[in-house]
Parts: sequence; C-alpha cells; structure tokens
Amino acid sequence: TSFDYSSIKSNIIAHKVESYTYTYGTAGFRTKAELLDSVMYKVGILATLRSKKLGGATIGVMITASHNPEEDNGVKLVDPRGEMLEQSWEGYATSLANAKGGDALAEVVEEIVAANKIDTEAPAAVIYGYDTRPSCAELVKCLELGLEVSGAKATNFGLKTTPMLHYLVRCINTANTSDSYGEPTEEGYYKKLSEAFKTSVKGKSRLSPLTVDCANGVGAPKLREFLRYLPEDVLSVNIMNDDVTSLGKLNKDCGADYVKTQQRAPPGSKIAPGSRFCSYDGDADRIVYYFVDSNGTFRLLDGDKIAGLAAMFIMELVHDAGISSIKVGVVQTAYANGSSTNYLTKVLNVPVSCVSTGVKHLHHEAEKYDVGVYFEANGHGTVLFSPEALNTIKTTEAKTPAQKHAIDQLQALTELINQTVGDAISDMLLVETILTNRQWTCEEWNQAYTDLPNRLVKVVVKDRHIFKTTNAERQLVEPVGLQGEIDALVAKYANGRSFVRASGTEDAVRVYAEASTRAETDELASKVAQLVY
Ligand code: NG1
Repeated sequence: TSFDYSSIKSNIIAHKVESYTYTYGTAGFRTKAELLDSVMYKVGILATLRSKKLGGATIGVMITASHNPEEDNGVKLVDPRGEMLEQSWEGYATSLANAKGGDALAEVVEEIVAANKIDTEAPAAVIYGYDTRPSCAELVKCLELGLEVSGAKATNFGLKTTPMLHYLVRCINTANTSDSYGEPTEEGYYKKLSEAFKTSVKGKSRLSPLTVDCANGVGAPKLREFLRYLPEDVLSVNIMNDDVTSLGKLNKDCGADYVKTQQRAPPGSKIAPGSRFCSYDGDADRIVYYFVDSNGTFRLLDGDKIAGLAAMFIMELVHDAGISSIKVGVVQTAYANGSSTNYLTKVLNVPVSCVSTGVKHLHHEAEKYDVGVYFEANGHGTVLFSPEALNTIKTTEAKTPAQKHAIDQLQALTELINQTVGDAISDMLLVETILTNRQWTCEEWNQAYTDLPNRLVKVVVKDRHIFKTTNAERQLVEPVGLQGEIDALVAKYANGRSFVRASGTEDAVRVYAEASTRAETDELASKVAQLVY
C-alpha cells in the first residue's frame, strides 16, 4: 500500500450534515455517532501522516466517547510515547475533518505534508482500539478505509479501555530499548500491573471487598479479565454495572461522571456503612471512590482526594527512602475543591500548580516535577515519574531495611501507575495499595480534609465562544465587565469562589461555585448562572 492522492480523493466519505463544524478539542472529536463516519476516514489519513512525520513510529487511534451517552462517539489520536496528540496537530485534525469534497481534502493533506516536510513514501504504522458502543463497528470501517488509502500498516487491537491503548502505543514504540515500557499486549498490561500490585501490598492484610461500578462499559470485561491475574486473597472485588450488551445502558445512571455530578451512588448499589465503592467511566480512564459514613451520609472521594492520598503516600516513601533530591508536585485545575488545595499547600507542604481544564494541560505541567501527581476533580489523572527520578529510585542503595522497603515500594509504584494517561484500573490499584499499606478505611482516608460544598451548573447560551478566560480559566476577560460582577457576588460569601468558562466538550458554559455552606453555595451558583444567561 502507498500514499495515493487520487484514492484519498475518490474514497472520501461525504458529510452527513453539510453545515456541521467539527473541532478537535480536549477530548479529540466527539459528537453524535452518526456524524462521525466522514471524520473517521480523515482521522485515518491524519494518523498515517503523523506516523510518517515521526519516522514510522506507531500512532494510536482510540474510538470512544468516554462518559458521554451511548449514542455519542468520538475519536482521539495517541502520540508515540502514549501521550495525547501534540497540540500543534489539533488544527490539522480540525481542518481535515471540515474539508468537504475530494479536492478540498487533497488540498488540506498537501498543506500538512508541505508544512511538515513529510515524505509521503515513508513508512507508517497505526494501531487502533474501541470501546463497547454499538456505533464502533461501523466507524472502525471508515477509519480502516482512511488508513488504507494513505498507506499505513494498520493493526486492529479490538475492544480496549482508552488507557490500555495508550499503554500499547508506548510499549510498541519503546520495544527493545533501555526505555522499554512493557510487553505490547493486553496480557502484558495485566501482568505488569498485577505483579506490581502484589509487590506493593506484600505482607499486609487484605482489605474488605471493593465494589466497582463499571458504567456498563469496557471496564467491566477488562477488569474481570485482569482479576484472573490477582488471587482473591490479594484483592477482593465485586463488579457491578457490567452489562455491555443491552442497548442504552452505557453510562446510564451509573459510572464516575454520574456519581461525581449527582454526588450519590448509582441506583441499585447496596452501599452501607463500612463498604468501599468506586466507579469507572465508559472507557475506564476515570475513577472516583465513595462510601457512606457511620451517619449514613454519602461521601465522595474524587480526583482531588485521590491526588491528596497519592501525594501524601509518595512524599512519605521518598522521605523514608532518603532520596531528598526527588521533589513531588501536584497539578490541579480550577475545579479542584478549595479545601484540597489548602490541604496540599498547608498540610502536605507540596507545591501545587493550577492549569486549564483538559488532561493534556495537566500532563504537561506534571512533567515539570520529579514526581508530578495530576488529577482533575472528576477523577481523571495519574502520577508521572521523570526519567531522572526513575533512575534515582532504581540506583539508590539502601542502608537500612526500612529504607530498602521504601525504595522497593517506590519502584513498584512506578510499575503500577500507568504513566501514559489516567487509568481507572491502575488508579484503583494505587488507591488500594495505599489503603492496604495504611490499613485504612475510606472514612480514615476522607479525614485528610473536608470538602467545601460545591456546585457545577451547565448554562446553555446563544454563543459560548464569547466567554474568554485567563489565569488558568479562573477569570473572564470577555464579555467585558462580567468578571467584576462575579467578583462582587463572590465577595458576599465566606470562603466563596466561583468562575465561569465555556465547555470544551459540550455546547454550554459551566459555572462553578463553592462556599461555606450548601445553601450559600447553591445561591452563589444560581446568581452567577443568572449573570451568564
Ligand atoms: P469541559 O466540557 O471542557 O468542561 C470536561 C471536563 C474536563 C475533562 C474534559 C474531557 C469538567 C468540569 N470538565 O471538559 O475535566 O475531563 O471533559 O473529557 O469535569
């Protein structure tokens, strides 16, 4: 197969809705599945071009719409080290997707080729995977056509969680190097994580069973498969919401997004004081934990709580290992609860950066630390170890048994944590490792700090693009004057904080508010929403 302009032109899949404009945003392309066939074809071409540009390195394509409803779908590209597509290429993705007709498409392709000095005859390798959505089968065919006309060596990895695909891309590109990330198979992923977990909890008593809500998505079969690698006496898990065959069930009244936004357990979950629950989202790249306390009150342990737990544990290990050169940092967004930021900066004394919403922003900022812990409040995040930190952990020689234990624990964490992207299975194992080592209940974990009451409201406006922000999205610069009005409202509330930004994934504006009490928080959120409307 080779790169063939005439075939690229003649095989183009027409746009279903002429007037629709596609944007490659923080989550790639995402919209109603029926609008995506033309986009998939072009993403195939884009992935090929990206691979050719990078000397034939393997590029990943994941078809999923994550926590969105079942009728939606989406697609995102994965760069060679398992990271999200480099930002400068997002514009190419958008231009390709909006090109109507063969000639327009060929023109955009030529522009990308020229701008990046791509040798169209260079080799290209692309792997792809997809979630459980019924629309995936059809969309995969469109992607395959795009890969074929552009001459990529394409490999279908089938049903995968998003983080598994990221893992596979990194493994393939680092195979047979000193930087090898693991065996490039699903089994390799299970083995790596399960072995690291066994090491991490060695000698500790197993905790009570954990119930995992898999959002009726791909996390269900994959978690079940993974558990075959972990004996029941090491980790005990009950799986719920694992129906991936009935139509309409994916993410419906369950999953991480439901639990985080509704601040309640999915209907039907038999949650009682003492039990420990977590929820994945539809492609298993997010996780939140929760429990009911002794008073029967629902308590959410979200991404902020996970970040706090992970930072606390890693800082102690680094200290016990006697490796003072390794500095830990945490990255959050404006949606992080004010109490969590306070806990991190005042109690843990760890540096915290705040960046714009979207995992790519957090990921890049986290790379600036020796160990960068990053989580969005909604449960999407991971921990990154810099190459120097990895090397230090590997080469430090212990002088005492306690120091050896800490170094071994750190080493196991570097294997346990999926360092390409947030991963519900891997993050779950991280939390379980920490709780097991501490012999903690969720209630004890939750004691680190008390969340300020908070409210997230979605406001549908005529044109969300008029809302322009600065300062990691915490302040509006346009519409002119609106920020002043928000500030005046916020000033009336103790511990008040509120900000407004346009969603990158939905046609709406989001209003966030927090304050000392539930009533004040709701009032502040609704008043700010009225300003926006
Ligand atoms: P938008 O729609 O831009 O707010 C949402 C989430 C992000 C991130 C992206 C990508 C909130 C408030 N926003 O972004 O954190 O996860 O989706 O999926 O949770």
